[in-house]
Amino acid sequence: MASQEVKLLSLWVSPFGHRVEWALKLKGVEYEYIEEDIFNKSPLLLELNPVYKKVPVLIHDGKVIIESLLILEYLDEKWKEFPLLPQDPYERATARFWANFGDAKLLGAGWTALRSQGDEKERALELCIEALEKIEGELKGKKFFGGETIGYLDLAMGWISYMLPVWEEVGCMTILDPKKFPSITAWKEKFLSHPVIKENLPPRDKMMVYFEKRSKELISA
Ligand SMILES: N[C@@H](CCC(=O)N[C@@H](CS)C(=O)NCC(=O)O)C(=O)O
Repeated sequence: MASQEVKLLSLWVSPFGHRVEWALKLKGVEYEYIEEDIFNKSPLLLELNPVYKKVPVLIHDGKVIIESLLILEYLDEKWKEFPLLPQDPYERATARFWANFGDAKLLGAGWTALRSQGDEKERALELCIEALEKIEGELKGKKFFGGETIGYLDLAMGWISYMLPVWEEVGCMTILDPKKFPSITAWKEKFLSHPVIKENLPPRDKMMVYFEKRSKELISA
């Protein structure tokens, strides 16, 4: 493999993969994209990520990096253009905290709400609202999570802007109520209007079909 060769193994609808793709594009890194079928995992994925067997996987200079938030950190250390993480150690730690919080508390609960019914769905929706309240507090008074420009935490939370609305529609549920969450709602519009984000989103219609099917399959499983 050439010394600066970058490859990304991902899935077209992966929110974890999109954050990595946005970072690569913001930093102007050339890369080869390899689509993975997570329902019929390739020998390449199993070889590169034998521990979790998940995408995204970044391959740089023959080295394998897994876990999307760690990939963002790696890219930020290797490519200095368009810095993503804050310079200040306290702010950096805080950004990492909220990125993990978003994945653990909101993304997980949102996915549960989409693939469940009855009490389980109600409980998951409550957890989503609780998590969003905390995220709203963190964002209040800021243009982006990263301050004046998009940064690491914006990319980590980016799925809220384009995927959560699809989940809400498919699951007939309201999570991001603009009246309750004015800061996140305003952020969402600004985030989606950034050229790199706008031009690198999966088609909404295709996501609707995919999540309608997944949610039905998982509810009846
Ligand atoms: N924490 C991981 C999550 C990755 C993840 O869940 N990827 C999904 C696709 S969106 C996957 O590969 N799923 C396959 C499986 O669960 O077997 C990250 O941030 O990279």
